[in-house]
Amino acid sequence: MATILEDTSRTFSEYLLIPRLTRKGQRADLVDLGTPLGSFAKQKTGRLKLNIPVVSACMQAVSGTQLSIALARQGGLGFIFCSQPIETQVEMVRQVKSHKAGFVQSDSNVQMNTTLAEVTELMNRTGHSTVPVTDDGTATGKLQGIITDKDFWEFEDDLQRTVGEHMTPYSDVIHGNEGISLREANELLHQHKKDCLPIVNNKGCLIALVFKKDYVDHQRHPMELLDESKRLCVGAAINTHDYKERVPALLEAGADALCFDSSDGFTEYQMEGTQWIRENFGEKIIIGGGNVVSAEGFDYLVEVAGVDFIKVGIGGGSICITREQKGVGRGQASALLEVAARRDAYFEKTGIYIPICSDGGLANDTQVVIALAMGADFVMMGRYFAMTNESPTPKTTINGQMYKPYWGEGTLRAQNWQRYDDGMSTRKMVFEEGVDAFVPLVGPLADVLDTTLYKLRSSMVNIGSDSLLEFRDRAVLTLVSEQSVVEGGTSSVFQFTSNREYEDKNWSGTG
Ligand code: MZP
Repeated sequence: MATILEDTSRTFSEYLLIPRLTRKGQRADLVDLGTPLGSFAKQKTGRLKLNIPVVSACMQAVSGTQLSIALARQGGLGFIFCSQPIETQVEMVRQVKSHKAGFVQSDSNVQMNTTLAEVTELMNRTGHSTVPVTDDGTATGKLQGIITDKDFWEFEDDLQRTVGEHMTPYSDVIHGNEGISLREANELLHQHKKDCLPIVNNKGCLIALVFKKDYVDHQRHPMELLDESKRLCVGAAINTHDYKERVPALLEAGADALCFDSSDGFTEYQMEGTQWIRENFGEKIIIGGGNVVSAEGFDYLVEVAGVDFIKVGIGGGSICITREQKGVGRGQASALLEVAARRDAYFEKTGIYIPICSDGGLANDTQVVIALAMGADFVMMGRYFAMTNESPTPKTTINGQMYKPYWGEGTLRAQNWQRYDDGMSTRKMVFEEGVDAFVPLVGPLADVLDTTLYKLRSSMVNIGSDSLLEFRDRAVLTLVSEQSVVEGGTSSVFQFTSNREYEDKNWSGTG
């Protein structure tokens, strides 16, 4: 006979935090939002630590290049979706990695005999205004000079002339030598008032470029999530079907973490996939598993499969209809509480910490706060990011309001059949588990995230905590009745829908 769990499936909106003592000097801006992404052993720090506890969903309408760049610059991580050909996903990863910061490999290079017309076309296409000139036209060829858009006038000079006639020759190029630190490279840029510094090895071959704009940019984004080479970090989703081809290509492109994209990850497919990656690429690779909603699922993916972090959540996503379609899932709060308790017990037993991610169904900032208080190390969101300027979908006007399309990976539109593996591999979807919808446009990612994180910091101060770990250790939550939810809203006051309406009515507020 089936087992019936005694607890009811609970959701985040059914809980409230009880304030704890706030100590003098605790301030929202001093709170540390750093959190581990990969598993780690006691006494050792996480392999990759997020600067804020937020990652973006592995979805077509969410995690493209621009969004992943914008999120990494705020300290979080984008997981580029895998419901696309390997080549295009790899290209997206590459674009994030080469976006900026520190030593970057030059991806626009020419030779001395390249014409000005050709270099103009290259500059227009890539948006790069500084182009190295190498003997073989590659990023690692012998450096012969630098050509910038200031070295010739597109509408005045004869564009059939060659780069060699207009470039700054190598003898005059201010450059750094292999082994130079980023700080020293920036000092050279500063001292010589240059925008770009090529770095060469002892054979005179180009190895990297350092840009002034990256330095300036980093000062403006102190929380940026960067790898050891000061490149932005990016995650990549994978599936249990083509990982033998997809994973090597993604790692080669520089993906910092992988994550299985599956509605139900409690499967032998995920175990086999994880073990294959471990056998071929070792323990260093950060692999996320899931999704699961039970301690049993956690045990399997951690102990048998060997993943690094676990995504929790089935059926709670804003565009998800899995629970209605298949009767499978669990209230997100109940699932998270059970898995968090198992993570803590596992840490106690083995000394190995496995971060967990609350994935899907976070309908507002409060629920992000509650998820982290309940023990999530970080949250994954789709709808939240789909609403921002940086999501990969076009802005659309409906009845005078700006929207963006947002669809589930379980829709016919996404065609992500690999996510819903039922072992049949028929390569077609018999029914949908997601919907195709629109969400209101809310503006730049940095602005909305700033508000969300400020609320989180503020709640953490209410609980008297300086870090996320302390937050969940000190958190005391209470279940709320329907009536107390009503009580928590405004009551017995009349609100205008906008200031405009208020002014139009010419009520000064004093009468
Ligand atoms: P949300 O932040 O929009 O509420 O939920 C995003 C999450 O929903 C994703 O990270 C993923 O786990 C899940 N998802 C994506 N597509 C579907 C679907 O089509 C889905 N059913 O459930």
